[in-house]
Amino acid sequence: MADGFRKPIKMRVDVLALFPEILAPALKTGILKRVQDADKLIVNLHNLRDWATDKHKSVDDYPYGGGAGMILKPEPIFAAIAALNPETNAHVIYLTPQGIPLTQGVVESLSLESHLILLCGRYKGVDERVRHRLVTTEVSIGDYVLSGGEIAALVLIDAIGRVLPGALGDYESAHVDSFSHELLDHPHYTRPVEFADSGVPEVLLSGHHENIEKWRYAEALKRTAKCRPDLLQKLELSEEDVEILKAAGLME
Ligand code: 6GU
Repeated sequence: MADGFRKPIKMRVDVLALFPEILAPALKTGILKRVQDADKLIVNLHNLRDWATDKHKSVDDYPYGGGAGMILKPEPIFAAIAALNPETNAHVIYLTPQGIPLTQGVVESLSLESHLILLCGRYKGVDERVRHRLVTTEVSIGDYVLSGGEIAALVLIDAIGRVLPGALGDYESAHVDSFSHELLDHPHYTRPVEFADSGVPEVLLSGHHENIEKWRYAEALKRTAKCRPDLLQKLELSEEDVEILKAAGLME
């Protein structure tokens, strides 16, 4: 978790989905491409239909008890996971709105695994026996409903991929940025120094590194208080923190 300076190992991810092609373009781009080229991450996309057993290649069926919507049948999922995970030591993650909320802590903890299988639901989800017998962890990416788990799986792979060694210019920069330190990021400026009638804070031009770090910390703290007071409530504020927030009128 946030003790996360242990070096993550090379990771294999198998995605099991009805529409795995949704993930393909993003996996060929940017940091996700780089981390795969560096052989730190291997992502295999699999179509659940490849394990369908009947001649119509069906992967879903009607719910017992009636009602709207289809359920993903257990047999193809059991067969797929047996094939992808013969040693049964992979972490099987089912992407579903009922899962644990995805946070940076969950990402960093999962980034230490060597083999993840990401099972993406569609329709009304999977037969309950899949959850009971196969799934290790259920993960949700937020309180809204997606049409399927594929995009959620991509979100998870992206978040994990960027904290693997070889993903960013330097490994540590993944661990010092927004949320890893439990505060939102401070503001950033680049050239030009005057733009749209607005300048760059003087301290950033001063070359005084200690003052710059102090300013950045105070801005991150104030931004978190303004935008995400819920995050701030989980932290223990120092006396200095309280001073900063009071001076900004963000605390009584
Ligand atoms: Cl993981 N799946 C679906 N279908 N909807 C979601 C989700 C996952 N996380 C939030 N909404």
